Amino acid sequence: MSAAARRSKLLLMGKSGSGKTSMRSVIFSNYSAKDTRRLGATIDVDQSTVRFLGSLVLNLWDCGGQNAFVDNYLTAQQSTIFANVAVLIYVFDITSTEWEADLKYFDEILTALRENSGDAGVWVLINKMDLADKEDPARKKYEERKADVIAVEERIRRERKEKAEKSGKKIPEGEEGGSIRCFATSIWDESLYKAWSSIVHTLIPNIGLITSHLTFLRDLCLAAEVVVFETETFLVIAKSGTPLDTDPSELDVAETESGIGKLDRQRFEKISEIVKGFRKTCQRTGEQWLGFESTFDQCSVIVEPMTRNSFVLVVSNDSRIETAMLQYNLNMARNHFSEFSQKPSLDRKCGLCRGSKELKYEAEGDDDPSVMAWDDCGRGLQLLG
Ligand SMILES: Nc1nc2c(ncn2[C@@H]2O[C@H](COP(=O)(O)OP(=O)(O)O)[C@@H](O)[C@H]2O)c(=O)[nH]1
Ligand SMILES: [Mg+2]
Repeated sequence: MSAAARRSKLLLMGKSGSGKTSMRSVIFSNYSAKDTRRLGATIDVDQSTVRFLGSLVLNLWDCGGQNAFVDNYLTAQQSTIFANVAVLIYVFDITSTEWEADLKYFDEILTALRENSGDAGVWVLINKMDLADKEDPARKKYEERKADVIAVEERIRRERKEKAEKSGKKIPEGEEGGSIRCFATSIWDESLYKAWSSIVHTLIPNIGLITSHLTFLRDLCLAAEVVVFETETFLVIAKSGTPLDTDPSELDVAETESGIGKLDRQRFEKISEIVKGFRKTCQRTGEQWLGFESTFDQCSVIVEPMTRNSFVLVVSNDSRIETAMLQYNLNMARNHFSEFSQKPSLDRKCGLCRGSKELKYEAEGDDDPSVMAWDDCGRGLQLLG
């Protein structure tokens, strides 16, 4: 592994049977939801490493949820497990009949996490929603559980602060333990991709910069939307315009004009699921899936490899734009994009990079006012220009 590889420790915890290993297998190991029925119980901690987007390495600790193990995590193994955690993903089972006990475990684990990794992000996934939705389509139970979880987190944060104040210490900035994010999930639908994309999205370095380049590419192609997916998992990494999960009432001007707000809000997750399913079928028949290209009445779409570890989706709803043009502009952008995901530094900054505070290192093109975004794709600009 290169010295530049970033390691991010992700803890996957929650009671036995809540679906931790199933999720991990569907997202990272190409299992279908049905395949997960044959998974055995996880004994103790199952560690796996996932290389995600070149230099980002996710170190996933799937912690078996049987009582004896959990007690061990909280005592003898506490500092091994909870030190240097980037993210805790805590999985609850919505069908569990022991909510009080489940919540108590969560309480103990979050307390241990905060003592050892004050700045870790926390995601709570309330899983198996497919089983609850039939009886409770309004999701009242989910809302109640979510409120309980948030109350636990708030209490822990308050108590930590009070304890620190009493002993005359101050909790370092950034380690106060921010709010937690809660998702309703099921391994049987795209909700799982939504939650995991949200997690992984926050771990990607230079995300603001990737977004501004995607927005530039979108505008250059007169496209409606440009989205980047990670190749193996097909999780969404970033999109053009406003951040993932922006409310349709807060879209940027280009998004509003192209009617993005009227599209299905789960569209990216559905694409992830479809592509992964289709790729599996291809594997069975000995074919390789390389990409997708199509022109419909009012819209052109391409899904193409972007960098070594990512695919890009470009959607244009301007009938004058042909897919070959989208591909052409993409080719021009590709080299510069691959620098973000594969190199620890850039050889050359383009006009967009120059204006960004995210890039701390110096690179060629820093003080040249004539450098356009992005410099080496001038021909693409001219063609559309
Ligand atoms: N209906 C349904 N079953 C699930 C879901 N997630 C996991 N399961 C099932 O729950 C069982 C236990 O899952 P497993 O991943 O081993 O749980 P773990 O102990 O938390 O690792 C398996 O039979 C899975 O197929 C879900 O979202 N919906
Ligand atoms: Mg397991």
